[in-house]
Amino acid sequence: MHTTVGIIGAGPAGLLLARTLHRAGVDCVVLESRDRAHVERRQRAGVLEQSTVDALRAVGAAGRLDREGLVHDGVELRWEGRAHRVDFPSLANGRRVRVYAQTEVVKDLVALHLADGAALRFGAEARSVDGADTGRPTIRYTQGGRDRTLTCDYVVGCDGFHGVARAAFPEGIRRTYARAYPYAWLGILADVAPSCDELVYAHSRRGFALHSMRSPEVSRLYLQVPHGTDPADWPDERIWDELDARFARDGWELARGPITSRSVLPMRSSVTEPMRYGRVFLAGDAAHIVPPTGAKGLNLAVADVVVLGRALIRHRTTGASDLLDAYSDTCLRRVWRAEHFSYAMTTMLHTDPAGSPFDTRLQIAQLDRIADSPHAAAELAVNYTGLPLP
Ligand code: RFL
Ligand code: PHB
Repeated sequence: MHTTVGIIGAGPAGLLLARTLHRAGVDCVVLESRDRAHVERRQRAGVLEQSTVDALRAVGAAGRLDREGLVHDGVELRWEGRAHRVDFPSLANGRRVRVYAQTEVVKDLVALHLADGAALRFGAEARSVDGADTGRPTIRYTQGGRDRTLTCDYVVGCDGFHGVARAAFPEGIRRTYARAYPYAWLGILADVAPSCDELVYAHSRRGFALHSMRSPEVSRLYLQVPHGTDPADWPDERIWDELDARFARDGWELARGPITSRSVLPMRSSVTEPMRYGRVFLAGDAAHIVPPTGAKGLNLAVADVVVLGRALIRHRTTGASDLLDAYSDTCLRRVWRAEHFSYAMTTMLHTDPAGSPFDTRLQIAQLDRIADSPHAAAELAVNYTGLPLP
């Protein structure tokens, strides 16, 4: 089998790239190790930047998002009994965000792609990518218990943090910058109307908490927990009591409801450079991850494939390789901005178990600064709502 662009992974990055190429008449095949139900059910991101919404609209994948996505004009910060709302449109040039679950983005893209009869193979696990520096990179994969090969003009690794595409870059070429954080998140979904209209990010001496949502009927909440936390040690009542304590604010009450899912997620930052070697490209979590406090991961993945889709189509139609050659540098500039923002949000809001009272006072000084200075608040708003695409 041969294709022009072989894409590994049917997360948001792989699916959006495939959609973009397919619409432009560029032949591509997506290989996804998991089955469709698994990919569509994985609970993850919830906040879409304006440029992410625009990118989905551009490939005709925003019909349901435009009807059901919740438009958010700000977030609330809470600390030390104080609360401050950061207003996006007034601080970030009219920009706002959408709350629409990643599961729904993935469902919408899968449905469109399959309806077009485009090549999207579930249960196809890539084992390796060979020949990155030749004219014919090859993906070796297994499907239905059989070993198979897909030769390509280009390979794009959209296979997430644990993917195999990164290994196609020789050790001497690839450089990874990483940071682990000394805590994790316990995330829950609950069948209860959100207790707020906008997201609430709470700093507390007991640890960080975040109130997000999926719909007017479903709440999504997160608690900072120690590494190695077993979700089974957190029965419903313990979770709600802890959320109550961390969000505590006069006159505010957190509504409780049945918890339908709970899981623990690690907090990491990592960037692999460059994002291209020969004819193999990395996009999304395969190249970089951020701790979720800044809501940037999905948006970065989308930005990468917007840049890459444009470059591949230009190369295909005009023969020009300038955009492909610039891909890694173009993306990394945005990636490092988002890495810094995610790190800053994370360390401003979480309690470091090895931290000192001095560290806590610095966090409070920064939160006070955001409340007192429109310049500091604008810096948060501009980063949160996202930079325009290059
Ligand atoms: P994905 O979504 O991980 O998709 C990778 C796909 O590749 C498949 N795969 C393979 N397929 C074939 N062969 C192999 N060898 C393969 N190895 C892997 C996998 O099965 C999978 O289908 O990566 P992608 O497309 O780059 O998308 C990235 C986003 O998923 C991620 O950055 C976000 O979810 C991060 N994130 C958030 N981002 C935001 O922008 N806003 C948010 O509010 C937000 N909240 C979050 C988040 C991530 C979270 N978790 C679970 C880490 C909240 C959470 C809790
Ligand atoms: C979510 O809704 O899952 C969510 C929202 C904001 C974040 C992280 C996750 O910063």
